[in-house]
Amino acid sequence: MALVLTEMTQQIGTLTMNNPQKRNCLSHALIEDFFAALDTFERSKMRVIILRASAGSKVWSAGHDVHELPRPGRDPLPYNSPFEQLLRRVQDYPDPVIAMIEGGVWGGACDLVLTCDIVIGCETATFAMTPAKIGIPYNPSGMIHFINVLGLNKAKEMFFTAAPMNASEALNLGILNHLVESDKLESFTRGLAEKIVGNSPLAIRALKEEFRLLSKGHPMDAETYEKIGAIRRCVYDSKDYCEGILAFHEKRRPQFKGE
Ligand code: YXS
Repeated sequence: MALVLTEMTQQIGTLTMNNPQKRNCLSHALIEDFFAALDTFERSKMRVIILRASAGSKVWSAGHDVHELPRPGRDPLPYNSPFEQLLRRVQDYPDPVIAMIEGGVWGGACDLVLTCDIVIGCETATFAMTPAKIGIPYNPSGMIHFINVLGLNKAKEMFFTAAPMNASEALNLGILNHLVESDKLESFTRGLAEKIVGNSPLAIRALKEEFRLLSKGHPMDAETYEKIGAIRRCVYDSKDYCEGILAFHEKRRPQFKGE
């Protein structure tokens, strides 16, 4: 079964995540299909991409596949992991990528949404950033995505509480560009995509790359980089990291001890 469905009409490529049984979690297999779809869109000169789940989904994506998180003592979000490669592929994709959201967006899927260029959601859209719930030291490039969009205080609250944020909060905080009624979500998103298709592709590609380079965050000295590495290692070497993943497998709340 294809874990991703694709459609190409009027220079707009639509990618639909299609693994509802596993709540569209970003497994290596789904990411592989994701890459293939983006490659097809690029070869076919699609000018705008829409990322979505199937109509009526209660969960847009449950985030990183927890079963594929590495064992303790390994960085859970290494630079070359399929998940991190997916985020960079979307953020570096030459043309605009629109995330069309209905249902819950969890963990790393929130980061995927923030690497898109425009986010349009309906009233069922929620966003929960879950590293603290599972015991994961999120990575710096991912955290910059949240700081850039939400600002420091709201990004901290989203990470510290791991609580789902509703669609109107997401609109107020700038995660959503637009909040529309669910029965208008597809037509509104398509209409916005068509507006972009009507503009200069070269100018838009240059603008997208300029925005990406300007928003990459502040240069970091070597010592700061090393200090962040040490801080993160203390977490993914911890017993709490094991407990967080075990609790997920056992479908229970984790009992963190701070060890
Ligand atoms: O038990 P079966 O085999 O039917 O599978 C179940 C779940 O195990 C599976 N599933 C997942 N498998 C791997 N990774 C996931 N993230 C994941 N989420 C779900 O899908 C099947 C149906 O799940 P179920 O019964 O819980 O569905 P539900 O409709 O009752 O609840 C939907 C959710 C999304 C509320 C619930 O599945 C859930 O809370 N999922 C975990 C969401 C989450 O914490 N994601 C963060 C993953 S870690 C991550 O993204 C980053 C590393 S971080 O944490 O740093 O941001």
